[in-house]
Amino acid sequence: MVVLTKRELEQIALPAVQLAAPPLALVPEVDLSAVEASDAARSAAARAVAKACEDHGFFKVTGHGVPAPLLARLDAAAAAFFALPQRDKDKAAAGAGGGSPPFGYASKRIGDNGDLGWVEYLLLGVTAAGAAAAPVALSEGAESSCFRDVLDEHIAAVRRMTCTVLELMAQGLGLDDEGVFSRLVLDRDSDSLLRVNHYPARPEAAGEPAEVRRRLTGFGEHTDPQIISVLRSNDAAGLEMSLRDGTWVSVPSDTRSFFVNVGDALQVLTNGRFRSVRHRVVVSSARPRVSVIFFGGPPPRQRLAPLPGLVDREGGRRRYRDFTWREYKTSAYRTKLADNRLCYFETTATS
Ligand code: GA4
Repeated sequence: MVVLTKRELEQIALPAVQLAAPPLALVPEVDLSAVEASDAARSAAARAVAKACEDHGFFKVTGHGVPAPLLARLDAAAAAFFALPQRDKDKAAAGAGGGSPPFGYASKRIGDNGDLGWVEYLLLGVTAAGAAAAPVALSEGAESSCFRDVLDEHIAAVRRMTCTVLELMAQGLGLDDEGVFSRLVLDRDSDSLLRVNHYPARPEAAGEPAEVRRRLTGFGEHTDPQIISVLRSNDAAGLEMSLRDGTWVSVPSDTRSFFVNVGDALQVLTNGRFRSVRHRVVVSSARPRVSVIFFGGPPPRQRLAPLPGLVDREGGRRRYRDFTWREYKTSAYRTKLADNRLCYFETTATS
């Protein structure tokens, strides 16, 4: 269970000026069910995907083909895992039977630089075959190995859908090579991750004013470093997105859909045309929120640079210098969660 001291509670509650709940987001929707059936439907979906990535950096996917019974099993298995006694969850922590930091089970701590959240989570690497590189503890015992199996099935299905979305992005950008993004995620060395978050219901017992307890930061504002993030949650809301003008909007939960957001690496590859969106999770629900996110990342050795075709369209203006994903990740893990990580890689940056 996530237990906060008074100091920690102060650190992760939103400041008073932000306490009002933000307005609901009008989330662009893309239906994937017809993309294989006709070229016209595929082009329409590709245009919608590209527009959503340019305007907002996020959208919702329906008709995704991930079976509803699999999602129900995932919900049940994740809830059962987080309901385990603390000592059992700790066995899945990095260092305790497999995995190395930052992988495994953790609570409150986000990254290495002192960020805290009202959250406990499992962070897992994804293997070349598209399965969870889980700590040993998740492979032992009947209950945990069943969790592991359902995670593997989920990863396989979501990775497939993610690649369809990445191909639509390339098509929507008018690129000749539609596999230019999906290949990076399918590469046998792809640095992809799966994160399972459990945001406990807001703590009623803490002796804090109700407004503070209602606006605890589950996961502070940040952009995702990878190419693409594909999220699904249970029916407890909490995800908030920052629009281009800086206002925050709250994303209504939808258990039947997936939410896609652009990550920093894709902002670079598209020379800033697609927007890596700042987002956060704010716990205001009396029910726990569970979210499962697939982060599609490139191989560590992969050079990231704006695609030449997209640079040409901007009159040759190149917004980011070349760097490898390994370099970017090393730099990102030195930052605090809310920092702007891309500014060190802009062509105007002095480094
Ligand atoms: C955000 C996206 C993923 O959850 C994550 C996070 C990672 C972590 O929790 O350890 C980071 C964060 C995320 C952004 C920058 C660094 C790394 C914490 C942090 C301060 C697993 C990821 O890859 O980047």
